[in-house]
Amino acid sequence: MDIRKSEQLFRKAQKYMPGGVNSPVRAFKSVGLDPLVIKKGQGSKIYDVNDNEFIDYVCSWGPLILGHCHPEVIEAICAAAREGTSYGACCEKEIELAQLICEAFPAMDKVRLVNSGTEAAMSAIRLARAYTGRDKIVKFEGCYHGHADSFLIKAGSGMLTAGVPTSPGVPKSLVEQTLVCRFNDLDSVKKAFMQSGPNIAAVIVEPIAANMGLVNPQPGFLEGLREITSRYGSLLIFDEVITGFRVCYGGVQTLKNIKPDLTTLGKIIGGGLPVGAYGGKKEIMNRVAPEGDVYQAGTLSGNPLAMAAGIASLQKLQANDFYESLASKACDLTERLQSSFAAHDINCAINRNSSLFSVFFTEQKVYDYESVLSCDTRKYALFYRNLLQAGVYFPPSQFEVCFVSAAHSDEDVDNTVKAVNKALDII
Ligand code: HOZ
Repeated sequence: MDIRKSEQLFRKAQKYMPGGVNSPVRAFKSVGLDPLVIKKGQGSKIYDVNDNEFIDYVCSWGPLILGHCHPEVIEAICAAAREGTSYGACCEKEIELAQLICEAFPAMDKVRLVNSGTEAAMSAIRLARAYTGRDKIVKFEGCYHGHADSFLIKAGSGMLTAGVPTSPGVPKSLVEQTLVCRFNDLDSVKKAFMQSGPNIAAVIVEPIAANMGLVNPQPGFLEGLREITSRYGSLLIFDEVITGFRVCYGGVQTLKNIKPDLTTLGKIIGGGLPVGAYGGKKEIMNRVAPEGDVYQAGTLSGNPLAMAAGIASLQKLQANDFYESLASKACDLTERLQSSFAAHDINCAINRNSSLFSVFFTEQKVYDYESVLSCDTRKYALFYRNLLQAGVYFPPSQFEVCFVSAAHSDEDVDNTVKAVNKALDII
């Protein structure tokens, strides 16, 4: 595989951008390569600047559930662009997207559109703090809610001791306000509430964890969170930035019939353009300015281009059997990958939920952050490099998830299985 042009461009990128990238995982550091520089995407494929073709399972980290350059999404963006890219004023399309979202999520009476998942999560906890008059939040080890200060915190030496920031620059006073519990461990949540219940504004959780690889919630975990938060008068926030409109039209909360107080969204609702959203019960959302006193604003929020891409995408997702057929494709793929690993006598745990999956290089079952950490990341890196050579683009980190899109064909699945076999042959 010729990657000379990518290498040249990456050298130039490093001169002008920290690490040569605009988001760290793209630097390919954990798989020991320099990043590919991508020239275009089409359907299920991406192409780098050297015209190498790859079957893409990153899909822009989730937004591209219809694949790259879906004709109706592109047409909607072009038509919107001809009318102006941003007005910094109300437009009809933002109302249309807000309506689609609220109709899809029974727990969302009202929604505020923003520009990224980070912005949505950051705004949601400000609102939760204002609404409850409390300062502390609970998050889970291995869950990711964007890069606002309050979320860049991991558990300290023992659960319920003070957390530790995962980045310099996070004020100590904020670290004290974030309690870190174990995903899929209700006891750790009960302990946090026994210790600090009356001060906890909200519990925020990815209802299917998709930022430590894919980790499914165990039966009763999400229901337990709903029960505990209600008992203590804290808010439950579902971060469905990845799962909303991914696992079904209406997110995990619809599948599980659980009503969180607030929900954050992003990715798919922007059809590949930058969008985020937070929403929930009327009485909480009415605290957001200008109706209420909780300030939050954005120049590009609700811009017509992103709205058009989001609306066009959501309309396609309403087709009969859309989610069933996507999930069955991903199921076929992961079952065949499981057989390939078994045939090569290589231990792995494959977690899947609808069209999301992860291949973990471990002999353990993966159900929380600790089991995620049992993975052999060096083996993943080797597998990754072999797979890339064989024409398949997986996430360049063991701790991210693979996304299957509607554009992936049966032939893509066959070719992926062949490529995986080839990659495993030389591990
Ligand atoms: N937040 C993404 C990983 N979960 C990475 C985004 C990107 O690099 O584009």
